[in-house]
Amino acid sequence: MSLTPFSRWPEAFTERYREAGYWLGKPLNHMLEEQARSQPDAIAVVCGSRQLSYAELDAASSHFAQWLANHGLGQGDRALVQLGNQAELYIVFFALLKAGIVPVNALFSHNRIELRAYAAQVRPRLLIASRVHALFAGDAFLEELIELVPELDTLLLHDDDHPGQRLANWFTPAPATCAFAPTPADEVAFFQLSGGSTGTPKLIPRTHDDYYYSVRRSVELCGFDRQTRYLCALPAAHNFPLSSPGALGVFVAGGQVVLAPDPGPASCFPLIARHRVNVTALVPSALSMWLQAAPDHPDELASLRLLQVGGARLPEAVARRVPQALGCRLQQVFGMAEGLVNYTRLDDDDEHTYLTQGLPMSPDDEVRVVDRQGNLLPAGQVGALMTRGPYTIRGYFQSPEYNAHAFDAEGFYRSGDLVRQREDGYLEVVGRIKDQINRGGEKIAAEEVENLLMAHPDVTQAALVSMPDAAMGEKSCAFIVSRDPALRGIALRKFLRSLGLADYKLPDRFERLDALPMTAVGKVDKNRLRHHIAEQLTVTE
Ligand code: J2J
Repeated sequence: MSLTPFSRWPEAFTERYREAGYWLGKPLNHMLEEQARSQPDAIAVVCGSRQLSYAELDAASSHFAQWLANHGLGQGDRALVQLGNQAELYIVFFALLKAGIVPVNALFSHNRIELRAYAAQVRPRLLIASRVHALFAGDAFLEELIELVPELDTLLLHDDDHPGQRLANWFTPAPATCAFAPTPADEVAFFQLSGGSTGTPKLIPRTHDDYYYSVRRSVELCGFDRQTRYLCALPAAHNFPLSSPGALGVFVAGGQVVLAPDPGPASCFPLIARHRVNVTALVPSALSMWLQAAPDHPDELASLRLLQVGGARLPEAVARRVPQALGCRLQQVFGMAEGLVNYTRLDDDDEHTYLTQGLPMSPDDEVRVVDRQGNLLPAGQVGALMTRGPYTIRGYFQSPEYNAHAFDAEGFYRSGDLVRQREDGYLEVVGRIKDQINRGGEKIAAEEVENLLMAHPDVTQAALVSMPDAAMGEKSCAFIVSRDPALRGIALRKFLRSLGLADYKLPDRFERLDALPMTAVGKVDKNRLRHHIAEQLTVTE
């Protein structure tokens, strides 16, 4: 048995983070066990008409961990999990943590390409997915995965018509045949997903110690407690609704998570009213929909106290409308699955709340803003964000070459964001240097889509850039050079779909050019392409 390898923090940092009380040496499932002990009957999760108490969540995950252990799975093994916003996602997550199995939780919107990429990297022995997902409606993709990862020997399909295969079957008591235990707290607990900017999506190894700290500190800053009723409206496996403070923050505080199927007002408003939800987290594009719908639903949001918004740029004018329109306080959150999370504080003045993306949450978050040459810039100047700290990774999983430029020699992570840091430490996100499109909070790595487009027999060159969009903030536009002048966007979308690319990564628009513009150093001039499409959009509007 060998545990999942990862880039460790140097000894001096490890010691400091332990001494400061950030790293407790406890596994993430400790939070659940604490609540199951101190308030077993309190409701932890509401999912449709089902409710799970802390005792039930704890027991179901322990039973499943026992079942997995009895089937020979445990420390050293990894799992590929894809579940939607349903209670099973948390039961499975805690079960895997308890059994020492390291999961990667794919988003429900992920498709064949993404799941294959994750499977190829983590080489899971266990797959947990849902028959409701088109990819798992039949068995073809299961066979494909087994071919890709021959060690994959346990396949559990949720929502299966076949009663013998229902995930819930494994949540009932199993004989204590084999022992199980979580991985040590300073080892990898699970993988987070990177938005990325490269051809293959990168995986982020998070340890119990670092993640638990980020959640506890978030809870402190966001004032979560036993009265917290949190609506999980964003995809539950994403870092924001999982840990900032997210569902895990609710579990640390002993509150209640109410699951929504999607962040739209039609799904969320009735849930807020019914369960007296007092806090939730949204991306800016969802917030815009809420602002539009709110006047028609004057009473439904009455219980809401705090609205967290993050994941993408929030225009000041939209931010300022929150208290009046939704009757609650706004908190801006600028975070990343790699680590660093910034929050505006609950007692900040309007200036900070509406114009900044917050202050790093830990006193030991180190932030540097640098110019193109890597020189430190003084406060107030715009530059690239670099960071390291007690919950920011020191390297992506099995990516030595990429890590060599994503991290500097001192272990600082280059987030690819352009920021300004004020004298008082607050950050403003002003742009980005990474080759990524942020489509309403969903991140698209340009290179990944470009490579797939280039796989089309008629495409000779492809470049994916962002274009402004009123609803989403940004959408994607693919510039194509093709052999066949009649090649249409429709055919290319169909082609990408047939490869199994997640829908949100499909280009929103295609433009055909005779040649792509190049910079002096021979790279595709994406700035010109962005200008080109932005201008065209203003002309047609
Ligand atoms: C502008 N850009 C932002 C913001 C993230 C909490 C909140 C969000 C994420 C997240 C997260 C932004 N304004 N307020 O993990 O725990 C962009 C930046 C950043 C990238 C990270 C969390 N908040 N962004 O969005 O890993 O470009 O995490 O580097 O998905 O989103 O994306 P992701």
